Amino acid sequence: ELPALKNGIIEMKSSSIPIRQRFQTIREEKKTNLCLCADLTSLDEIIELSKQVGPNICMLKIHCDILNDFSMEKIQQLKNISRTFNFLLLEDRKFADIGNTVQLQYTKGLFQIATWADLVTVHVLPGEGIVQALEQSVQSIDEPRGCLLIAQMSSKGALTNNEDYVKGVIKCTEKYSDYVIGFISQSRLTTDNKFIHCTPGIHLNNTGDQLGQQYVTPRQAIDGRGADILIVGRAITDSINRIKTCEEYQQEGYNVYEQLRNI
Ligand code: 5BU
Repeated sequence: ELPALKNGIIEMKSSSIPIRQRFQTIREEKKTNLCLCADLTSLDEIIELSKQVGPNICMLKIHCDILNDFSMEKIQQLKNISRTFNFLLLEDRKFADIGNTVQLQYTKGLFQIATWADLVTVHVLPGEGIVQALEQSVQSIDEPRGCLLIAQMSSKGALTNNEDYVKGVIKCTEKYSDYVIGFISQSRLTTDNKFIHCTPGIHLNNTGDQLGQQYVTPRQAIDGRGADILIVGRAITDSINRIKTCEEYQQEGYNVYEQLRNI
């Protein structure tokens, strides 16, 4: 099938555009740097919510292993919605095993993550072989796939927040920069703007939860910590009006981004 022509320019199907480029286009076109983290246990509910907030988000992050009603049909439906509304789908799998095991976890089992997730999260704790293995297992998939390396965590006392560890993660990101599109981090780790920094632990009203989560505001995350993407979960999903709250985080996040860009 030939790509469609729009204003004389070849318009690639969103599924064939590299993920980095897709994020940048989405941010400018939809004016959003918000990733909704839908930690709900029903995929039906996530599907409904994603239709409502699709225009407001650049990415949807899920944990497929907390879903009570996972099926390949339903995840395909979610994927179609992500294409319709043009947002990226991130499975926060936090792979952390030897190469052979992560290949199986990525491509097999109930979830077959590699068939639907644009992006996955990865711990580099086992060494760079984990990234090699994951990248190798999506070579036959004819859509762009990428990952985010977990450099720093938002939780209290995280053992990742150690200079040598973070240095190792940055090195790995640079070495595998086709497949690794950026970081999950709590600060800006490189001056190379091609790497996307995604920051979880965001809340406008709370400073933490009862289980060690630590929050900063969208402004602190973007201005102070150099986040490109805000990962926001319960601040939105636990709010009385999820759609309105989602719009608030979208606006706040994009305003701060624009202010900084115009300095
Ligand atoms: P919250 O409801 O906004 O606290 O959810 C944050 C989400 O981000 C949740 O799904 C976590 O698994 C995820 N997360 C995080 O909070 N902190 C981290 O350092 C990483 C992931 Br990595």
